[in-house]
Amino acid sequence: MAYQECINCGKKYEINEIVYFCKKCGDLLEIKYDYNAINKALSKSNWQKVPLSVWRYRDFMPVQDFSKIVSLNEGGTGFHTSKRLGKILGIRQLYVKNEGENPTGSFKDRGMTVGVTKAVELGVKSVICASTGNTSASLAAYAARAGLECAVLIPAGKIAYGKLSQAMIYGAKVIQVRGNFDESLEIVLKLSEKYKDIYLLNSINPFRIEGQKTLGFEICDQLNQKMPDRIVVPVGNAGNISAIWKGLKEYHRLGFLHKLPKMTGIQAAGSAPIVYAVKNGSDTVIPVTSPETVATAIRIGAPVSWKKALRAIRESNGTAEMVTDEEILNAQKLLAQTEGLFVEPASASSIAGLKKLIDQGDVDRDEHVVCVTTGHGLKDPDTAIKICKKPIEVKADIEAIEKILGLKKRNPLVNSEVIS
Ligand code: AN7
Repeated sequence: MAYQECINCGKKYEINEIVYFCKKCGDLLEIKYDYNAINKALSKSNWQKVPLSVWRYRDFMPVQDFSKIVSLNEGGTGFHTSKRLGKILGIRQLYVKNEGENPTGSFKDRGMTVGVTKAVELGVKSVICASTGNTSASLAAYAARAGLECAVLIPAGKIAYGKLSQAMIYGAKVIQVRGNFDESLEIVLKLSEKYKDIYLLNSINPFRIEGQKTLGFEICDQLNQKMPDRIVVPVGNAGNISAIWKGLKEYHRLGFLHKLPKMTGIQAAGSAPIVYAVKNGSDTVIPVTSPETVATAIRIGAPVSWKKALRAIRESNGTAEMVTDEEILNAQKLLAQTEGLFVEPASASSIAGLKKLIDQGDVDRDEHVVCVTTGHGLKDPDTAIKICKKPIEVKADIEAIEKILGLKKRNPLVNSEVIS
């Protein structure tokens, strides 16, 4: 049987108790299992024949009633061998795990399918979150699917338009708060403490983390259990890097994985409290009071899962690095133009971070590396358009277009001569 446990003092809570922070010491909770029971369940099921998806791993989940699952077919995202990009960055083996291929276009869907399923199991009436954008888009979709009321708090004017449009069209009550993400999170924490039937689905909710840990399982399975040396992840509120590490440790413990990778977190230079803590060898994280970055998804100054993230990075012998907005946008363009993968700026921070770590000599050129890209590029078309050359506008005239394409100098018969 699964239960909840405080990561600091070890106090246990029953699996169906709605509790977000330890009542004894105030720290975060995580879901724990009887691993023998998981082993037993796995041996009786044909889970490895189920196509890659979050619910292929249902036996690793704290869900009691599978008939209540709220799903839009999340997970099973592309795992792209990236030879052209790898060559430019100067690394031997690079893969991109592209989470933008999820139903609402970000990795958040992995957590929301489990979190909203739990909300349905618990019988709550409404769900709420604070968000820099993707969490709100994802929660709004899953709430609609489950028929739950949904409210999302987002920073006014600082969220990419694609995400805003998603939250609105899925029918959530969208509240634009004049303030940053951290302030909104404080408010939803208080609301969910005060009103017990408003269920909080930010990543302090340990059930979200259980869904997101499947990202680690999938990377492992897509590499046929041959773990890479390193997984590079964009970090904002720090739930995802913690979740991937939890999944990998469980997979390792259950014998599906023999070597653990170095977890490497990347933050934007204007909001990098975890990077400072890692670099200073500090056991606490000092919040950044006015976080700023073009990568609005990770514009977070006080990451709630900082303790889990520091543990993931240190236990795995990984590292953390920060990248400037310019480095992020260059990486976004480079990934799109070498591999055909259009990701949003926050996602490109993993590529920018890897480039920096290779250039600094912190990552060996012989390493096998997986970069996680967390959200789809169409979430934020405005930024993409700003950083690209403007399209050329001409009249509808073939000669004008031949001129632009430089075809005037080309011999139109060359190809047909070769063919005949
Ligand atoms: C594309 O939507 O926090 O470190 O409220 O959208 O687990 O927080 C988004 C985070 C990385 C950081 N990449 O993940 C939100 C929100 C993208 C994101 C992150 C986010 P965490």
